[in-house]
Formats: sequence, structure tokens, C-alpha cells
Amino acid sequence: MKKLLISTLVLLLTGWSSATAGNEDGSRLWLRFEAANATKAISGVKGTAMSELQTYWKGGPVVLKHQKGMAQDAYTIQSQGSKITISAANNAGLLYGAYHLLRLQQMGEDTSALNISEQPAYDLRILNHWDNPNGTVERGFAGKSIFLNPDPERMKIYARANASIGINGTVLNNVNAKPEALTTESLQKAKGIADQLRPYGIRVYLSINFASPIKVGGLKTADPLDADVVAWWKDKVNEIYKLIPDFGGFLVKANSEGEPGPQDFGRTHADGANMLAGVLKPHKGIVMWRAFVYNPQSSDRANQAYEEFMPLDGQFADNVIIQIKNGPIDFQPREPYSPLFTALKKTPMMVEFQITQEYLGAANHLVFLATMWREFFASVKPESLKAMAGVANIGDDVNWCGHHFAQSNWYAFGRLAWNPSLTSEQIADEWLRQTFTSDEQFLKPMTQVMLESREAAVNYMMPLGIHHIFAGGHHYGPEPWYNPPRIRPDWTPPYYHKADSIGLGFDRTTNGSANVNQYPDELCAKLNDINTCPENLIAWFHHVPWDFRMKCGRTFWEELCHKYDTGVKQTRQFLVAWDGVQPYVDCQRFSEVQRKLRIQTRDAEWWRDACLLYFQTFSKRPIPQDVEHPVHNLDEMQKFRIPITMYENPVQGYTK
Ligand code: GCV
Repeated sequence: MKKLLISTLVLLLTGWSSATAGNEDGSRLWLRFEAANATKAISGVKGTAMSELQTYWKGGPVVLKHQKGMAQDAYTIQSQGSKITISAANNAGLLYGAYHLLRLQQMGEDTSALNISEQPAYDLRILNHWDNPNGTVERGFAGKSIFLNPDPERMKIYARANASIGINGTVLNNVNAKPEALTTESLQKAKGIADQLRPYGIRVYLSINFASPIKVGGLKTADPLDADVVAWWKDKVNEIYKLIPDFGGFLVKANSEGEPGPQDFGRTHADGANMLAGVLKPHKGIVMWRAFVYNPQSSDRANQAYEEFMPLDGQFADNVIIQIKNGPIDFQPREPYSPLFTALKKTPMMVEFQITQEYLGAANHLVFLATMWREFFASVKPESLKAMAGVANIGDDVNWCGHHFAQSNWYAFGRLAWNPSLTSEQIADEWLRQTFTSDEQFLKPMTQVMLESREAAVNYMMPLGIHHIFAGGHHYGPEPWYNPPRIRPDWTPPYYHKADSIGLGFDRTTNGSANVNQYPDELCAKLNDINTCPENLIAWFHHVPWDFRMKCGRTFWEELCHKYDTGVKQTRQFLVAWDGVQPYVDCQRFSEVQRKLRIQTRDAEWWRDACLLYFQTFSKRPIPQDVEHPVHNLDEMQKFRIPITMYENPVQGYTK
């Protein structure tokens, strides 16, 4: 009788939550399973798998079985009728199998004849939080750090969400690391978080400041070859492992954007990384050493990571992984892949993607990033990498990511880190079905919106290979004219777009910065020739004359106008599509997303008008008749400012 009452209540609750009149705040992410039974937590990772199934699985008995000989974290799920067996070599594998089963249930799939075998592409699938000790999040658009005062309930959802998509590591603090990340007080705090995440198979890592021996340890130097410095790191690492026995290791941003590093002491990146690797090795810890380096003297920022790291190929210890951003500049809406990925031959590498939308409309624009990451994997073989890292878009906002659809990027990152050959469509479909509904009337238009959204953003922000024309004070809106006196040239848009009376774009050919030479021969030849360079990167590699004839027959200038205008039209279409699915979405999420899509549409017009009117001052050509003409004025847009710091989402976007 009691069981009947509970299930009636569950049904009632389920009915309510899917009713369109109801409200959902997004706090449950894609984990919207309803509890089928009340259960107690069971300790350990296997215990988590058991209690998740006991609580949420509504089918027949599930056997969790250890099986030798399987790869780490791999699992199989076999079912015959209502009897199901999940097998794995380790407990984490059992947990991932349990979440797979729950995912199938949530999506309404038939589970009576399963024969599933899964193995992750990478052992390390890791989030990088850019969280500061004061609770701000660099390039975070979803509130404050979830680690500032970790709330046990929220930490549990965070851990479950990560484990449900296979994420097994998290770097707790910003790569622009404050030295105090290594004080005993901070380490105690990290221990508390590690204890909460451990039952979900997640290990914690820390970003470190290379000058910590000076700033925390009071030493005179942080020279990685100095015996006292090495001893200091040894002691520090021992202290960490006493508190966090399964601590993962360090992430390091060194000699980049003003952060200290081994070069300050006349040493190389390899000297610095290997010293840390040496002290972590006895504990099985690793070093993720970032290749994001550039200095103002170079004539092409895109060349620099290659120039600094290629001479060191083969010199890194075996527990060092070089962490390389997907593109050679900095998470732009579209970049070619970083040439280091095909050039380094003897160095373990991992890719760093940016989940937080620093350059893609922050938490205001709907931009599904799986398509961008899949584009990367079309050029860089997944098996050439050791691991995958993603800069988190998570904060203490109720819905975690600021925009309901930004949750899909956290989800997509985890799914691709598990299996980089999943299609964007499959990921969008899974996420939509779990997060909203499996109703086809909803799924069809919204899958389409998600799949088109990144190309739309490229169109209205930076089509045809244009890059880094963002505002000086933030990376949200356009300011291609930004060029105050005495500023570092590589911090201004004209450095990148090089617009003049002849054309637009950065000459990276063999006649220019020769960046093309960093790519394999065949690709280099293709990129070097303006007639064979992919048009979606043409202004990345070439200074393209305004009248250059594009494949469609338009001139480059006309095509530029068309692309910007297409982007605007696409965002308007997203709004129409969303309005059309109102009957399938609860009121709260419907109106919150609708509000953001309106901002995105206005912003797209802002981008189009600002960029076309500004570039027109160089091209001196008319905007084609079949393109919607700007609705703003250039002088008005040049005066427009959004007064935000790099820790906030601009709540309104363009407001003029
Ligand atoms: C954490 C870009 C961002 C910085 C970020 C840096 C990095 O420059 O704007 O906020 O710093 O990349 O990845 O280190």
C-alpha cells in the first residue's frame, strides 16, 4: 500500500514536471530522473552506482559485476527481458554503466535487449575551472564560483552531472593561479571538495603559480633547477597527498600573459614542467603544462606556441602532458587547428576546449559547441591525443550555466571526451530529450537550431576567417576599430583584421608571416594559395582583396555582407523556432530562453552593422541590394559601451 502511494506520488510529480504550465528552473540539468524509491547513500564509487540505480531505476534487477581484462572505466550492459547486468573492471566503469542505463530510461528507450559495450577514448576527461579564491570566475558568466562556499547539495548535483557523462577530473582554480592556492588553508578546502567528489570517481587537480616557492614559501627564487626550490615543491606535494591521497596533479600556465614561469630564471618550459613532474611522480600525479604563450614582439601571435614548443619536442617527462588550445590564437568563433597538434611527434598532448562562451556571446547567446569541437576532430586525429580538457561554464546561478542551452555544452564536452566520434546531432538529441522532452515536434526544430547555431554565430560575428575583433574592455561585442595609443598591438583588432583600401585579413602565407609552414606540407600548400584555401578561413590566412571572386560568384566584399546578414537572419529564425515549441516547454524555461534569444538577435544586428559599416570605410563599396541594410549608425555604435568586468555576463547585450 505504501509503495503504491509512493509511486502514485511519483507519477503525479512526473506529470506535473512535464506539464507545460509548470515551471522548471534548470537546476537539475539533464538529470531530471524522478526518484522511484527512497534509498540511503552507500559509500564508495560502486556504492554510488548502486544507490543511483536503487533510487532512480524503474525496471527489473540490475547486477553490477566486476570483470577482469576490461579497459579502465569501460563497461558493458547486457539485458534479457528485465534482467540487466553491468560489467566493468573498475568501480568507475560500473558507475558509468549505471548512468548509461538511466540515460536510456530518461530518453524512453527500450532496455529489454541491450548489448552495449563502451570504452572511453581518453583516461583523463577533465574540467578546468577558472575560479578565483575570492569567488569570481574569470570569463565566467553564470555567477560566482561553486567552490567558494561549497554547498553539499549542489556539489552532489555537480558530481552526478559530471559522472553521468564520464568526466573524471576537475581543476578547482584559475590557470591565472594565485599563489595562495597552495596555502595550508586552501589545501584543506580542496580536501573537502575532493572528499565530496571522490564517490563519483572524480579526482581534483590544482592550477599552480610557478612563483609559489617565493610567494608562499618565502624563498629567494623559483628557479626549477635550484635544490631548495625542488625541496619546497617536494614538501608541498607531500602535504597535498597527505590530505588528498588521490590528488591528480598540477595545471600550469607559465610565462604567458604575465604569469611567472621557468623562463624568468633562464630555464625552458621543459625544465619547469619536468621538475614538477619529478616531485609528483612518486604519487602518480601528472603535470598539464599549457602551450598558450605569446609575446608582443612577435609579428604573428599564431606562430608563437609552435616556435616555443617545437624545439622541446621529446624533452618532457612521461607524466607531463602539453595542454594546447584547439586553435593557435584563443578560442575564436572559428580557428584552424593549432599546428602543434600535427607537428609535435614525441610529446603527449591534450586539447583544451573552451566550454564557457568567452568569445561566443557569453551566457546570452545560444551556441551549441559540439559542431565546433567535431570540426577540430575532423583535422586532428582523436587518437593522437592523450586527454581532453574543457574550460568550465559553471557557476552558482540556479541553472548552473547562465543560459539553459549552455548546459548542452557542458554535456557535449563530457560526451565527446568519452567518445570524440559521436555526432553533434546525436549529442544534441540526447541532451534535448533528457533536458526537455522527447516529443518530435520539439526535437526536430530545436535539434536544427542547435546544429546551426555555431555557424550562425560565426556568420554574425566573424565570418570568412576574420578573428579577434572584439571590444577592448570585454570579449562580448564588436569593436574592430579599437586601437588606443600605446597598447600592445596584439591586443587590438586591427592587428588581426588588417583592413585597408586593398582588402581584409592577415597574410599568413609564405609571403607574409609564413604561419602556413607550420602545417603539414599538403595542407600548407592548400592554405597558402588563396584559390584553394577553405573560404571559411580565407581571411585568417590571406589579405583578401575586396574584389576577390569567391566560389559563389560574389566578390569578397559582397560575400562578407551576405554572411553577416545570414547570421542575423539565422538568429531571428531561432527565435521563431523557439516560439513554435512553446507548447512543449515549461513556462519558466520558455520565457528565460526566449528573453536570451531576443538579446542574441539584437546583438547579431549590432555585430553586423558595426562590422559592415566599419569595414565599408575601407572597402568603399556599397552594401549589396539583396542584403538588409544596417539599422544602426557607426558613430552611435562606436560610442556604445558595456561596463562589465571579465567576471560577469552582460545582462542586456546591445541596448541602444
Ligand atoms: C585565464 C584568454 C582569456 C584569459 C585567459 C587566457 C588563458 O586570454 O581572455 O582570461 O586567462 O586566455 O587561457 O590563459
